[in-house]
Amino acid sequence: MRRVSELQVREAIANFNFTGRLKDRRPFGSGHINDTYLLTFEIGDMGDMSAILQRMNREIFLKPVELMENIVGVTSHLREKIIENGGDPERETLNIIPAKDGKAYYIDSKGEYWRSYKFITDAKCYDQVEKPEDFYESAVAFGNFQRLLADYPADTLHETIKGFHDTRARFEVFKQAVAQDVCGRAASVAREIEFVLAHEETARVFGELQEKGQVPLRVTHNDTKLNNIMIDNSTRKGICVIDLDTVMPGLAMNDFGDSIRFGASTAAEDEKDLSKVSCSMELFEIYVKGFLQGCAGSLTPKEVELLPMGAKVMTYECGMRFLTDYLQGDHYFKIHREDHNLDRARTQFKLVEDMEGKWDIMEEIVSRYGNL
Ligand code: ADP
Ligand code: GN1
Ligand code: MG
Repeated sequence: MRRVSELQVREAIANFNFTGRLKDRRPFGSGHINDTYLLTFEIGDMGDMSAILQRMNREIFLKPVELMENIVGVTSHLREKIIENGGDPERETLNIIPAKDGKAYYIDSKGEYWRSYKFITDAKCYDQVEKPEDFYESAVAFGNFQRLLADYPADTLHETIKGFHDTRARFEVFKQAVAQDVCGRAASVAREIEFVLAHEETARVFGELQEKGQVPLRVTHNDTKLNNIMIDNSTRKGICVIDLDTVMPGLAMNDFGDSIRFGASTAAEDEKDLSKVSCSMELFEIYVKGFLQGCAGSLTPKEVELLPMGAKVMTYECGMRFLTDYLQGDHYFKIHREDHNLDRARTQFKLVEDMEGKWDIMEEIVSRYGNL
């Protein structure tokens, strides 16, 4: 991904409907995909106000206009529901700050797409669970999110990344990456490659269930990691679900599973010391409880039963994606050190193994809360 130049970011700032004097500008957050900045403006006697500015990753999001159409649609829908429920739409969903021409995005002179959101104050995103209660609240919020979008017209949503959670298709791409081995890295990661290949069954399971009509497509978030939710600093509630780039028809189990692979891990996603990496059953249980509560009965018994599988499939798929990117030369996920994607892949495979060893416990927990 091309670096953002100073001129480019200045051009973007000049073309949004911001007011006040720009006081500070800094890179923000730890997302792997977009380039995010926090802007702080001084507005006369009213004090400071912040905004988020993002350059959207154009190598990944090939149809940015359609993507922003999705976000406008989804956030407008959420806004109405939040108001109906007596909530605060300024804090509980993303609010787009339009460009000067009124559009939801700005195209700079290099053809790159930018967007801006109101900054959600007094709330934080976490890269790892600090308090189990926060993880519970994030689960309620992600479950809620899915429920609030249950009546969203799914056929109006554009597919922002084709086959995003089509694990079978990703398995094929992985095999190609191994065969092509463009960076000559395959030999050094033979064990990890073997792990992926030996788990082909995990890549197939959801595609097959969908084909048999046993699991429904819903409007889902598809990227439910803990740092895509803002936790309110004072109430500690999961106040706002962010990073709506991948809201598309998908599977409830995948939204559940992606949260588990990231948030229920006892270590960071890129931890080098694998002895620190395991799937905490305490956090798994907390998340099951919160997610089912947030979904409020909207999941079918089959979907509930498949929640442990969601955790395993998402963790496996994510590891496979990291390893694919490593083999292809690190073009997709941002890396901050050598072998970063390999380290990330290894933690995911360690988690898959750990989940396999704890399968009975995971099923028992789900059956306990699923019967509530
Ligand atoms: P990426 O796709 O790169 O993960 P995100 O949309 O998740 O991009 O944004 C990256 C980070 O920026 C988030 O994890 C969060 O910390 C912060 N962020 C994004 N939007 C907002 C917002 N409206 N208010 C406050 N922080 C935000
Ligand atoms: C990316 O954008 P971010 O950092 O929230 C990725 C997810 C992966 C995740 C792994 C659009 O999420 O699918 O699960 O990294 N997002 C996209 O941490 O590919
Ligand atoms: Mg993100």
